[in-house]
Amino acid sequence: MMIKLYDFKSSPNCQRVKVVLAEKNLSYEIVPVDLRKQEQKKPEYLKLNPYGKVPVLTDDSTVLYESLVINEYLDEKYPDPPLMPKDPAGKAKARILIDYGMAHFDSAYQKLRVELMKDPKEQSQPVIDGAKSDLKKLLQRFEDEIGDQPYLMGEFSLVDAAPGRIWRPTGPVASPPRQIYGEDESAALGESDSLKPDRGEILFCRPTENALRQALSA
Ligand SMILES: N[C@@H](CCC(=O)N[C@@H](CS)C(=O)NCC(=O)O)C(=O)O
Repeated sequence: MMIKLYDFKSSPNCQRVKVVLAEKNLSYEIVPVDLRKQEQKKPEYLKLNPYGKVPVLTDDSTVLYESLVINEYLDEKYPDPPLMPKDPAGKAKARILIDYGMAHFDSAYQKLRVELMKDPKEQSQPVIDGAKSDLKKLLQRFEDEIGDQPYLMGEFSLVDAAPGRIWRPTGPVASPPRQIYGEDESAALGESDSLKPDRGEILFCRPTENALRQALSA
C-alpha cells in the first residue's frame, strides 16, 4: 500500500490533506508539483487531475483530487482515529461548517494573504485593514460555534483540518509552521522559531479569543 500526494508546499489545499494524513499517522510519499513552472498543466498530470490543480492523492490504483473529497476518502478508508461524527446530523453539521469556511471565510482570508505576500512597499493598508475586519466578523461565527469546546465538533475533526492556517491560533499574521506551510510563505507571514512540527502546533485548531487577538489585532 502506498499513498502519494502530489503537492505544492505552500498550497493550502494540499496542507489540509497533509493535516489529515498526519492526524491518521499515515505514511506517504510527496510528489512535488511546481506550480510556478506550470507542472500541473502538463498532459501527464492532467490525466490524474483534469482540473490541473494540486493536490492529487493516489492510494494504490485509486486516483483522487479535490482536497475536501480526499479528506473524506481518507477518513472512511483509514478510520483510526475517526475525524467525522458518526451520526448523519453531526456529519451534516460538520459539512456546514466546512462549507462556511470554504465559501465565506476563504475569500476574505485570500485577500489578506495575497496582500501580505506582496512586497511591503506595494501592500495596501486599506485592503489589509478591510480584510482583517471582514475576517474578524467571520471568525465570530466560529467563536460562537466552538464555545468552551477545544474543537469545533468537540473532538478534532475534518472541520479543523479543512481551513489550513487561518482558523488556528497560529493564524496568518501570527505563526504558520514552516514544516507544513513552506519556507517562503512562513517567512512572508512571519514565523515563530519556537514552533515545532508536532501535533500541538500543526494540527490544533482553536479559533479562540486568543486566536482572534493574535491573528487580527496586529
Ligand atoms: N478545489 C480544489 C482547489 C485546488 C487548487 O485551487 N489548487 C491550487 C493550489 S492551492 C492550484 O493547484 N493552483 C494552480 C492552478 O490553478 O493552476 C481543492 O480543494 O483541491
